[in-house]
Amino acid sequence: MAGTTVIKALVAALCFTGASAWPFSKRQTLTLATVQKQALDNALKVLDGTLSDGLTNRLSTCNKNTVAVRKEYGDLSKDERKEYIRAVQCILKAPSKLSASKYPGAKSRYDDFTVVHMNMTPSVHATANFMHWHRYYIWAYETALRTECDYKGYQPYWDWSKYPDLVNSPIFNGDEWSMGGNGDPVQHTGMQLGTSKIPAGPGGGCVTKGPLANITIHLGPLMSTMDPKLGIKNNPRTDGYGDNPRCHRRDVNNFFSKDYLKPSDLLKQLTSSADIKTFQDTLQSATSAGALHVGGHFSIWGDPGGDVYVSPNEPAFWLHHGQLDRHWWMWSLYQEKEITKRTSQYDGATNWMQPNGPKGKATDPQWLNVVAPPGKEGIASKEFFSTTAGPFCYVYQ
Ligand SMILES: *[C@@H]1O[C@H](CO)[C@@H](O)[C@H](O)[C@H]1NC(C)=O
Ligand SMILES: [Cu+2]
Repeated sequence: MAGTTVIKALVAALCFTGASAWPFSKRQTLTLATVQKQALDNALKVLDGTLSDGLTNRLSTCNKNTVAVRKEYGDLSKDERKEYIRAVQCILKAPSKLSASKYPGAKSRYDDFTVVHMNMTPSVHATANFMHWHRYYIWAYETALRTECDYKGYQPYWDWSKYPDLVNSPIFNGDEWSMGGNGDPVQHTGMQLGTSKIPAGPGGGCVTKGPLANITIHLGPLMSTMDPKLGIKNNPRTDGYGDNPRCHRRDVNNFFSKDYLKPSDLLKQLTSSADIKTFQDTLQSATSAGALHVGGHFSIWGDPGGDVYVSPNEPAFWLHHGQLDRHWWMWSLYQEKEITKRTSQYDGATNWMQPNGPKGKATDPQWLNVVAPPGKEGIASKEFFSTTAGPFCYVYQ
Protein backbone atom coordinates (compact mmCIF):
# COMPACT_ATOMS: atom_id res chain seq x y z
CA MET A 1 0.00 0.00 0.00
CA ALA A 2 2.67 2.48 1.05
CA GLY A 3 4.88 1.29 -1.83
CA THR A 4 2.13 1.96 -4.35
CA THR A 5 1.65 5.45 -2.99
CA VAL A 6 5.34 6.18 -3.36
CA ILE A 7 5.37 4.90 -6.93
CA LYS A 8 2.26 6.94 -7.78
CA ALA A 9 3.88 10.02 -6.32
CA LEU A 10 7.05 9.38 -8.29
CA VAL A 11 5.16 8.88 -11.54
CA ALA A 12 3.18 12.04 -10.87
CA ALA A 13 6.33 13.99 -10.15
CA LEU A 14 8.05 12.70 -13.28
CA CYS A 15 5.06 13.45 -15.50
CA PHE A 16 4.65 16.89 -13.99
CA THR A 17 8.32 17.76 -14.52
CA GLY A 18 8.34 16.34 -18.02
CA ALA A 19 5.14 18.03 -19.11
CA SER A 20 5.95 21.50 -17.88
CA ALA A 21 8.76 23.10 -19.81
CA TRP A 22 8.64 26.14 -17.56
CA PRO A 23 9.84 26.97 -14.94
CA PHE A 24 11.47 23.60 -14.33
CA SER A 25 13.60 23.59 -17.48
CA LYS A 26 15.46 26.59 -16.07
CA ARG A 27 16.34 24.81 -12.90
CA GLN A 28 19.47 22.79 -13.58
CA THR A 29 21.13 20.66 -10.98
CA LEU A 30 23.66 22.88 -9.31
CA THR A 31 27.18 21.52 -9.42
CA LEU A 32 30.43 22.98 -8.16
CA ALA A 33 31.44 23.61 -11.78
CA THR A 34 28.19 25.54 -12.35
CA VAL A 35 28.86 27.62 -9.25
CA GLN A 36 32.33 28.51 -10.53
CA LYS A 37 30.92 29.37 -13.97
CA GLN A 38 28.12 31.54 -12.57
CA ALA A 39 30.54 33.33 -10.25
CA LEU A 40 32.88 34.12 -13.14
CA ASP A 41 30.03 35.17 -15.46
CA ASN A 42 28.67 37.47 -12.77
CA ALA A 43 32.10 38.90 -11.92
CA LEU A 44 32.56 39.83 -15.58
CA LYS A 45 29.05 41.34 -15.74
CA VAL A 46 29.91 43.49 -12.73
CA LEU A 47 33.06 44.61 -14.54
CA ASP A 48 31.23 45.62 -17.71
CA GLY A 49 28.50 47.38 -15.74
CA THR A 50 25.59 45.08 -16.61
CA LEU A 51 25.27 43.86 -13.03
CA SER A 52 25.83 45.76 -9.77
CA ASP A 53 27.52 44.44 -6.64
CA GLY A 54 26.78 47.70 -4.81
CA LEU A 55 30.41 48.78 -4.70
CA THR A 56 31.78 52.02 -6.14
CA ASN A 57 35.44 51.66 -5.19
CA ARG A 58 36.55 50.07 -8.44
CA LEU A 59 39.87 50.95 -10.05
CA SER A 60 39.27 52.79 -13.33
CA THR A 61 41.87 50.51 -14.91
CA CYS A 62 40.06 47.32 -13.90
CA ASN A 63 37.95 45.90 -16.69
CA LYS A 64 37.30 42.67 -18.58
CA ASN A 65 40.45 43.11 -20.65
CA THR A 66 42.82 43.93 -17.79
CA VAL A 67 41.51 41.62 -15.06
CA ALA A 68 44.07 39.07 -13.82
CA VAL A 69 43.03 35.42 -13.94
CA ARG A 70 44.15 33.11 -11.15
CA LYS A 71 44.24 29.48 -12.28
CA GLU A 72 44.23 26.07 -10.66
CA TYR A 73 47.76 24.70 -10.24
CA GLY A 74 47.08 21.58 -12.32
CA ASP A 75 45.60 23.75 -15.08
CA LEU A 76 48.82 25.72 -15.48
CA SER A 77 51.02 24.61 -18.36
CA LYS A 78 54.30 22.96 -17.39
CA ASP A 79 56.13 26.15 -18.35
CA GLU A 80 53.79 28.24 -16.19
CA ARG A 81 54.37 25.92 -13.23
CA LYS A 82 58.14 26.12 -13.69
CA GLU A 83 57.93 29.88 -13.79
CA TYR A 84 55.91 29.94 -10.57
CA ILE A 85 58.39 27.60 -8.86
CA ARG A 86 61.27 29.77 -10.03
CA ALA A 87 59.63 32.83 -8.49
CA VAL A 88 59.08 31.00 -5.17
CA GLN A 89 62.72 29.90 -5.16
CA CYS A 90 63.69 33.53 -5.82
CA ILE A 91 61.72 34.93 -2.87
CA LEU A 92 63.06 32.12 -0.65
CA LYS A 93 66.57 33.43 -1.43
CA ALA A 94 65.89 37.18 -1.47
CA PRO A 95 67.11 39.11 1.60
CA SER A 96 64.80 39.87 4.52
CA LYS A 97 63.79 43.48 5.17
CA LEU A 98 63.37 42.87 8.91
CA SER A 99 65.81 43.68 11.68
CA ALA A 100 68.11 40.67 12.22
CA SER A 101 68.38 41.41 15.94
CA LYS A 102 64.62 41.57 16.45
CA TYR A 103 63.89 38.63 14.15
CA PRO A 104 66.97 36.39 14.00
CA GLY A 105 64.91 33.64 12.32
CA ALA A 106 63.88 35.86 9.40
CA LYS A 107 66.55 34.86 6.89
CA SER A 108 64.77 35.65 3.63
CA ARG A 109 62.14 37.85 2.10
CA TYR A 110 59.87 34.81 2.21
CA ASP A 111 60.38 34.66 5.98
CA ASP A 112 59.15 38.27 6.24
CA PHE A 113 55.73 36.98 5.19
CA THR A 114 55.85 34.29 7.85
CA VAL A 115 56.84 36.76 10.58
CA VAL A 116 53.93 39.05 9.71
CA HIS A 117 51.52 36.11 9.91
CA MET A 118 52.99 34.88 13.23
CA ASN A 119 52.65 38.36 14.63
CA MET A 120 49.02 38.73 13.60
CA THR A 121 47.68 35.21 14.04
CA PRO A 122 45.30 35.88 16.98
CA SER A 123 43.77 38.93 15.26
CA VAL A 124 43.24 37.40 11.82
CA HIS A 125 41.83 33.90 12.55
CA ALA A 126 38.30 33.09 13.75
CA THR A 127 37.68 36.83 13.45
CA ALA A 128 35.61 39.15 11.24
CA ASN A 129 38.62 39.97 9.07
CA PHE A 130 39.81 36.36 8.57
CA MET A 131 38.97 36.13 4.89
CA HIS A 132 39.61 39.81 4.15
CA TRP A 133 43.04 39.91 5.74
CA HIS A 134 44.11 36.68 4.05
CA ARG A 135 42.88 38.01 0.66
CA TYR A 136 45.09 41.06 1.22
CA TYR A 137 48.01 38.90 2.41
CA ILE A 138 47.93 36.52 -0.60
CA TRP A 139 47.68 39.46 -2.95
CA ALA A 140 50.76 40.98 -1.27
CA TYR A 141 52.65 37.71 -1.80
CA GLU A 142 51.55 37.55 -5.45
CA THR A 143 52.62 41.19 -5.81
CA ALA A 144 56.03 40.46 -4.26
CA LEU A 145 56.57 37.52 -6.63
CA ARG A 146 55.76 39.81 -9.55
CA THR A 147 57.60 42.96 -8.50
CA GLU A 148 60.55 41.50 -6.57
CA CYS A 149 61.05 38.25 -8.50
CA ASP A 150 59.91 39.20 -11.98
CA TYR A 151 57.08 36.65 -12.01
CA LYS A 152 54.79 37.17 -14.98
CA GLY A 153 51.86 35.00 -13.86
CA TYR A 154 49.38 35.19 -10.99
CA GLN A 155 48.92 33.23 -7.78
CA PRO A 156 47.69 29.69 -8.57
CA TYR A 157 45.27 27.89 -6.29
CA TRP A 158 44.65 24.28 -5.28
CA ASP A 159 41.07 23.19 -5.94
CA TRP A 160 40.50 21.03 -2.84
CA SER A 161 37.92 18.92 -4.63
CA LYS A 162 40.03 18.03 -7.64
CA TYR A 163 42.48 15.48 -6.25
CA PRO A 164 41.05 12.60 -4.18
CA ASP A 165 44.61 11.23 -4.43
CA LEU A 166 46.34 14.41 -3.29
CA VAL A 167 49.62 12.55 -2.61
CA ASN A 168 49.99 11.85 -6.34
CA SER A 169 48.52 15.13 -7.57
CA PRO A 170 50.44 17.54 -9.82
CA ILE A 171 50.95 19.71 -6.73
CA PHE A 172 52.67 17.16 -4.50
CA ASN A 173 53.83 14.27 -6.73
CA GLY A 174 57.43 15.46 -6.51
CA ASP A 175 58.04 15.78 -10.26
CA GLU A 176 59.89 18.78 -11.63
CA TRP A 177 56.64 20.74 -12.11
CA SER A 178 55.30 20.14 -8.60
CA MET A 179 55.56 22.12 -5.36
CA GLY A 180 57.93 19.38 -4.16
CA GLY A 181 57.19 15.89 -2.97
CA ASN A 182 55.76 14.54 0.23
CA GLY A 183 57.92 14.25 3.34
CA ASP A 184 59.95 11.07 3.53
CA PRO A 185 58.00 8.22 5.14
CA VAL A 186 58.59 8.08 8.88
CA GLN A 187 56.80 6.42 11.77
CA HIS A 188 54.66 8.97 13.62
CA THR A 189 51.30 9.28 15.30
CA GLY A 190 48.17 11.01 14.03
CA MET A 191 46.40 13.80 15.84
CA GLN A 192 43.12 14.79 17.43
CA LEU A 193 41.36 17.60 15.55
CA GLY A 194 38.43 18.65 17.70
CA THR A 195 36.11 15.66 17.57
CA SER A 196 37.97 13.93 14.73
CA LYS A 197 40.86 11.51 15.01
CA ILE A 198 43.26 12.17 12.11
CA PRO A 199 45.48 9.21 11.23
CA ALA A 200 49.16 9.66 10.36
CA GLY A 201 49.71 9.91 6.61
CA PRO A 202 52.42 8.39 4.41
CA GLY A 203 54.98 11.18 4.99
CA GLY A 204 55.99 13.04 8.13
CA GLY A 205 59.72 13.29 7.34
CA CYS A 206 61.78 15.91 5.54
CA VAL A 207 60.87 16.95 1.99
CA THR A 208 63.84 15.70 -0.03
CA LYS A 209 62.32 15.37 -3.50
CA GLY A 210 61.18 17.80 -6.15
CA PRO A 211 61.87 21.44 -6.94
CA LEU A 212 61.38 22.79 -3.41
CA ALA A 213 63.25 20.00 -1.63
CA ASN A 214 65.59 20.53 1.31
CA ILE A 215 64.39 23.99 2.30
CA THR A 216 65.63 25.08 5.72
CA ILE A 217 62.92 26.38 8.07
CA HIS A 218 64.14 28.92 10.65
CA LEU A 219 61.08 30.39 12.39
CA GLY A 220 58.93 28.67 15.01
CA PRO A 221 57.50 26.28 15.85
CA LEU A 222 54.88 27.98 18.01
CA MET A 223 52.01 25.50 17.95
CA SER A 224 53.32 22.28 16.43
CA THR A 225 50.81 19.50 15.82
CA MET A 226 53.39 16.88 14.83
CA ASP A 227 54.29 13.86 16.92
CA PRO A 228 56.69 15.04 19.70
CA LYS A 229 58.68 11.83 19.13
CA LEU A 230 59.88 13.28 15.83
CA GLY A 231 62.05 15.58 17.97
CA ILE A 232 61.27 18.87 16.25
CA LYS A 233 63.36 21.36 18.22
CA ASN A 234 61.78 24.18 20.20
CA ASN A 235 62.54 27.70 19.10
CA PRO A 236 65.22 29.39 21.24
CA ARG A 237 62.75 32.23 21.84
CA THR A 238 59.24 31.93 23.26
CA ASP A 239 57.90 34.27 20.55
CA GLY A 240 59.19 31.86 17.87
CA TYR A 241 61.24 34.52 16.07
CA GLY A 242 64.60 33.00 17.00
CA ASP A 243 66.71 31.07 14.49
CA ASN A 244 65.78 27.39 14.68
CA PRO A 245 67.21 25.76 11.52
CA ARG A 246 65.53 22.46 10.67
CA CYS A 247 64.18 20.56 7.71
CA HIS A 248 60.79 21.23 6.13
CA ARG A 249 58.44 18.34 6.91
CA ARG A 250 55.24 17.34 5.18
CA ASP A 251 52.71 14.65 5.70
CA VAL A 252 50.62 15.02 2.56
CA ASN A 253 47.72 12.61 2.99
CA ASN A 254 44.47 11.62 1.33
CA PHE A 255 42.43 11.49 4.52
CA PHE A 256 40.57 14.76 3.87
CA SER A 257 40.64 14.77 0.07
CA LYS A 258 38.98 11.35 -0.07
CA ASP A 259 36.21 11.95 2.42
CA TYR A 260 35.85 15.61 3.37
CA LEU A 261 36.91 17.72 0.38
CA LYS A 262 34.74 16.14 -2.31
CA PRO A 263 32.90 18.41 -4.78
CA SER A 264 29.68 17.63 -2.91
CA ASP A 265 31.26 18.74 0.39
CA LEU A 266 32.35 22.07 -1.06
CA LEU A 267 29.00 22.56 -2.78
CA LYS A 268 27.12 21.81 0.41
CA GLN A 269 29.13 24.34 2.42
CA LEU A 270 28.60 26.98 -0.28
CA THR A 271 24.88 26.45 -0.69
CA SER A 272 23.97 26.02 2.97
CA SER A 273 25.47 29.29 4.21
CA ALA A 274 22.91 32.08 3.88
CA ASP A 275 25.01 34.77 5.54
CA ILE A 276 28.68 35.53 5.99
CA LYS A 277 28.71 34.52 9.62
CA THR A 278 27.50 31.00 8.85
CA PHE A 279 29.79 30.84 5.83
CA GLN A 280 32.98 31.79 7.64
CA ASP A 281 32.16 29.85 10.81
CA THR A 282 31.52 26.57 9.01
CA LEU A 283 34.46 27.19 6.70
CA GLN A 284 37.08 27.70 9.36
CA SER A 285 35.79 25.92 12.46
CA ALA A 286 38.59 23.75 13.78
CA THR A 287 36.33 21.34 15.57
CA SER A 288 36.13 18.54 13.04
CA ALA A 289 37.68 17.05 9.93
CA GLY A 290 34.72 18.40 7.96
CA ALA A 291 35.79 22.06 8.14
CA LEU A 292 37.30 22.93 4.76
CA HIS A 293 39.95 25.40 5.92
CA VAL A 294 41.60 23.09 8.44
CA GLY A 295 41.06 20.13 6.10
CA GLY A 296 43.25 21.81 3.52
CA HIS A 297 45.95 22.69 6.05
CA PHE A 298 46.09 19.21 7.53
CA SER A 299 46.08 17.58 4.10
CA ILE A 300 49.63 18.97 3.86
CA TRP A 301 50.32 19.07 7.59
CA GLY A 302 53.95 18.73 8.77
CA ASP A 303 56.23 21.41 10.15
CA PRO A 304 55.60 24.31 9.69
CA GLY A 305 52.45 23.51 7.63
CA GLY A 306 50.53 22.16 10.65
CA ASP A 307 51.32 25.13 12.88
CA VAL A 308 48.66 27.85 12.64
CA TYR A 309 51.17 30.63 13.40
CA VAL A 310 53.99 29.51 11.11
CA SER A 311 51.98 27.76 8.36
CA PRO A 312 52.78 30.31 5.59
CA ASN A 313 56.37 29.04 5.76
CA GLU A 314 55.02 25.95 3.95
CA PRO A 315 55.33 26.97 0.26
CA ALA A 316 51.99 25.34 -0.64
CA PHE A 317 50.18 27.54 1.92
CA TRP A 318 49.45 30.09 -0.82
CA LEU A 319 47.76 27.53 -3.06
CA HIS A 320 45.53 26.44 -0.20
CA HIS A 321 44.62 29.97 0.85
CA GLY A 322 44.14 30.92 -2.79
CA GLN A 323 41.41 28.27 -2.89
CA LEU A 324 39.90 29.58 0.34
CA ASP A 325 39.75 33.02 -1.27
CA ARG A 326 38.20 31.50 -4.39
CA HIS A 327 35.63 29.63 -2.33
CA TRP A 328 34.56 32.92 -0.71
CA TRP A 329 34.55 34.59 -4.15
CA MET A 330 32.22 31.87 -5.48
CA TRP A 331 29.91 32.16 -2.47
CA SER A 332 29.65 35.96 -2.91
CA LEU A 333 29.00 35.90 -6.64
CA TYR A 334 27.27 32.78 -7.88
CA GLN A 335 23.70 33.99 -7.35
CA GLU A 336 22.84 37.30 -9.04
CA LYS A 337 20.20 38.24 -6.49
CA GLU A 338 22.51 37.70 -3.51
CA ILE A 339 25.59 39.54 -4.75
CA THR A 340 24.99 42.99 -3.27
CA LYS A 341 24.08 41.58 0.13
CA ARG A 342 26.86 38.99 0.31
CA THR A 343 29.53 41.31 -0.98
CA SER A 344 29.21 43.77 1.88
CA GLN A 345 28.42 41.57 4.90
CA TYR A 346 30.94 41.73 7.72
CA ASP A 347 30.56 39.92 11.02
CA GLY A 348 32.67 38.59 13.85
CA ALA A 349 35.06 39.56 16.61
CA THR A 350 38.60 40.93 16.54
CA ASN A 351 40.57 38.39 18.55
CA TRP A 352 40.36 34.60 18.49
CA MET A 353 40.72 34.45 22.28
CA GLN A 354 37.58 36.57 22.69
CA PRO A 355 34.85 35.30 20.36
CA ASN A 356 32.36 37.47 22.26
CA GLY A 357 34.73 40.41 22.55
CA PRO A 358 34.73 43.65 20.53
CA LYS A 359 33.18 43.28 17.08
CA GLY A 360 35.15 43.96 13.94
CA LYS A 361 34.04 46.87 11.77
CA ALA A 362 34.31 46.99 7.99
CA THR A 363 36.17 50.27 8.38
CA ASP A 364 38.92 48.68 10.52
CA PRO A 365 42.30 49.16 8.83
CA GLN A 366 44.25 45.98 8.07
CA TRP A 367 48.01 45.74 8.36
CA LEU A 368 50.79 43.91 6.54
CA ASN A 369 53.77 45.77 7.88
CA VAL A 370 56.96 44.91 6.00
CA VAL A 371 55.17 42.83 3.36
CA ALA A 372 52.61 45.48 2.33
CA PRO A 373 53.09 46.46 -1.31
CA PRO A 374 54.38 50.07 -1.46
CA GLY A 375 51.60 52.55 -0.61
CA LYS A 376 49.15 49.74 0.22
CA GLU A 377 49.32 49.58 4.03
CA GLY A 378 46.49 50.06 6.54
CA ILE A 379 43.62 49.54 4.09
CA ALA A 380 40.10 49.07 5.53
CA SER A 381 38.42 45.66 5.37
CA LYS A 382 35.62 47.07 3.20
CA GLU A 383 38.14 47.61 0.41
CA PHE A 384 38.59 43.83 0.35
CA PHE A 385 34.93 42.90 -0.20
CA SER A 386 35.48 42.07 -3.86
CA THR A 387 38.41 40.76 -5.92
CA THR A 388 37.62 43.40 -8.54
CA ALA A 389 37.32 46.42 -6.24
CA GLY A 390 39.54 48.31 -3.83
CA PRO A 391 43.16 47.55 -4.71
CA PHE A 392 42.34 44.26 -6.46
CA CYS A 393 41.59 43.32 -10.03
CA TYR A 394 41.47 39.54 -10.40
CA VAL A 395 39.05 36.67 -10.90
CA TYR A 396 39.30 32.90 -10.65
CA GLN A 397 39.07 30.50 -13.53
C1 LIG B 1 68.01 16.62 -0.36
O1 LIG B 1 68.90 16.18 0.63
C2 LIG B 1 69.01 14.76 0.70
C3 LIG B 1 69.84 14.41 1.92
O2 LIG B 1 70.99 15.19 1.98
C4 LIG B 1 69.59 14.23 -0.60
O3 LIG B 1 69.68 12.84 -0.58
C5 LIG B 1 68.66 14.66 -1.76
O4 LIG B 1 69.21 14.29 -2.99
C6 LIG B 1 68.43 16.16 -1.74
N1 LIG B 1 67.40 16.46 -2.69
C7 LIG B 1 67.56 17.33 -3.69
C8 LIG B 1 66.41 17.46 -4.65
O5 LIG B 1 68.55 18.02 -3.83
CU1 LIG C 1 46.38 32.32 8.41
